[in-house]
Amino acid sequence: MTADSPRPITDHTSHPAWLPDDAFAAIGSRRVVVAGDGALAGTVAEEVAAATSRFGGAFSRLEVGDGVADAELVLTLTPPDAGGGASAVAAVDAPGTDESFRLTREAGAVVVQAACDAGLLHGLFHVVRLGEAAFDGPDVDETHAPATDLRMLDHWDNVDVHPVMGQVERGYSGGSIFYDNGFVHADLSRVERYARLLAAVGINRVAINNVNVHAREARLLTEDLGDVVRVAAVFRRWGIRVHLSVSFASPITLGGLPTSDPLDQGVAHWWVRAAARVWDAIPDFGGFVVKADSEGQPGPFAYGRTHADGANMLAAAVEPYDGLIHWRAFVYDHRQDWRDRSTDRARAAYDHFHPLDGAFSDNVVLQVKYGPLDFQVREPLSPVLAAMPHTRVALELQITQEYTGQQRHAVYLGPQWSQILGFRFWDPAGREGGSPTVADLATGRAKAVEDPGTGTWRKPAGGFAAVSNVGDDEFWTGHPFAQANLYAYGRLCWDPTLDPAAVLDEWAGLTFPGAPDAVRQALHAVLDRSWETYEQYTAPLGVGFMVRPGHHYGPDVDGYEYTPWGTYHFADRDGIGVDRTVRTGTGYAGQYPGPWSAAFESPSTCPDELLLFFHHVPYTHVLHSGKTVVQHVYDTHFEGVARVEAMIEAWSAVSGHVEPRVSERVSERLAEQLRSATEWRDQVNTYFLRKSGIPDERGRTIF
Ligand code: GCW
Repeated sequence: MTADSPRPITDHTSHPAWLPDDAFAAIGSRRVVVAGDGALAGTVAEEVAAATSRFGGAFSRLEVGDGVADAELVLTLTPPDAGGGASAVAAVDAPGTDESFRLTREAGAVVVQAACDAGLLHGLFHVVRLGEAAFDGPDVDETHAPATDLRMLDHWDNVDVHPVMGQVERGYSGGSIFYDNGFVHADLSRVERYARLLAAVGINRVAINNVNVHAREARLLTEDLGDVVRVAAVFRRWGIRVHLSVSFASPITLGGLPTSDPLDQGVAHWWVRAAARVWDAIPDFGGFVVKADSEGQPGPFAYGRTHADGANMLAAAVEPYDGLIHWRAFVYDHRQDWRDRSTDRARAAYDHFHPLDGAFSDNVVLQVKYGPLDFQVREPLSPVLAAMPHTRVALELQITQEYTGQQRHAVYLGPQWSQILGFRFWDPAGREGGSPTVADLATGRAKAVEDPGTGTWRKPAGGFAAVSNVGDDEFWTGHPFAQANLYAYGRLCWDPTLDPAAVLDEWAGLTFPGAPDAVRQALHAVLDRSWETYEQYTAPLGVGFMVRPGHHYGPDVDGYEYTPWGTYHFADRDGIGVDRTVRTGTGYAGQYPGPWSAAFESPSTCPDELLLFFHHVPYTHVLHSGKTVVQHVYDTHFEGVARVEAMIEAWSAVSGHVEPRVSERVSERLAEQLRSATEWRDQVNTYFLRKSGIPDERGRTIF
């Protein structure tokens, strides 16, 4: 059976990102068989049919027992115990949650086998990523499975345009693909293209509204559920489940109850009924995301209850449907008095949540930002990640570049995430088979490891979540190169051990098919070290912030210094940095397991890049690098700008080889990056010169 009218997949209005038609050339020019039932097998068949009709290959959809003798690629659902090779074709029930697949290449024929249709879909995109390489080379027999079932994106999209935050909070890519000024888009074709891109990198859950839930957004849970049903139907075709952010005060604001006390029976019943309505309408709905008692969002503290009380009440309501509660650990006092040196925002999440370890229900995932502050270019890892052995902990990353250049600067975050994922809390040296990495903690692989004082880690794990960087911009992400961050996030969720440079290579190959190798090399020249470059020209040595309050773009060294937000650097004429030691400071360093609390406690063992996060030191303090703090600041800021100039040079040499619309957007953004980096350099250097009175030993211009 051949599908005669494949759905069109060409998208003429937005950039195709990593799925241009040519990415399917290798598959499309071959004889391909798709076998098996299930919705996602249908999606796979449509993709293959469209590709083969475009590139002159042949496509057939098989029934049980049909021959596949001359096929070059077979994508088939098989019983788990079937053998390898094309002969194994059989129809099995597609539904299920197993996303793994087996890839074999034998005598020139490539076979992707999966027990469930989700696995078939991931297998298809694996072959797409391999391109011609899928069909060349020696025989293989590999099994691929994701590191975790929970690979989630959070959208901070508002239904209404927020007077301050706009349509998408911290969005740098135009409007929302879901909402337009108070409504869910009637035409969800953009969402469909997005879902397809996400499926191609392995994302399988999306929370579609901002964690700051305002009045209009709250109603998605109730009267506007029909719109969520429409969005979920689109994502479902790509193996992605939808989640909603909900307000803890919903029983009051939507239900008219006098309270949202989690221990109140009426409140609990209200949530039970709300959950029943949601799952009745969307049987594969994922669950709720909750930002509680954080930056003005309501929570259990108002009733003298703990966050476990709050989360568990919701967890009970969604438990009958295997639903999840993603409960965010981003809880701190944002009305702090800057005069009060004893309150340390960095301590807050651990202080709130560590005592609750073991108290959360099995279907609660504690979602923890990677650092204790807020997605800075450099922070130590949140000690909460290591402090909750009996809790499902998810690592939260920020793809949207709130503090990393807002998608006007080219900053490839893959290397940062890779470093985070590979961090070891208990054994910094990372003995082979030794203590778990952050990726192990998030994926549940740490469960077998016995650690001093922590016992075993329980499964299932919490997986990954990240704030999406996508909007209705022509390029999805504002900066075309910011697509690489979304791509890398998906790939690292699937396999946290991937090399970020190899992932960038993959992205470049798919996004710019047929471009000369010089383009790929230029992308590496621009992006490989761009995270470090951004760090060089912005806030130094882990001190963080120094951004313009409110919108967070561009330098303002003292912008947050006397504010209630708890983000200070304490610069005076003698020195700078925050004393977070146990001995003389806020005690934050003591929240880490042994090796790191000891290392962070002393400036002599604290890693240079985090020195000012943990210590207040004189400008003349000598780093491990041999430079003084102030000279390091000058040198890195001059070098950072020089590197941006080199990025521009590298890109100009090849920009003529890519579509004009891409090259124009990139060039425009690089020019802004240079302007902004120069401003950062001059403000930060001038600030340090004026505070310290110490001149640059190389006599460069500082103002
Ligand atoms: O990074 C900060 C942002 C807020 C955001 C908050 C959070 C959605 O500045 O805009 O609110 O974190 O993570 O909840």
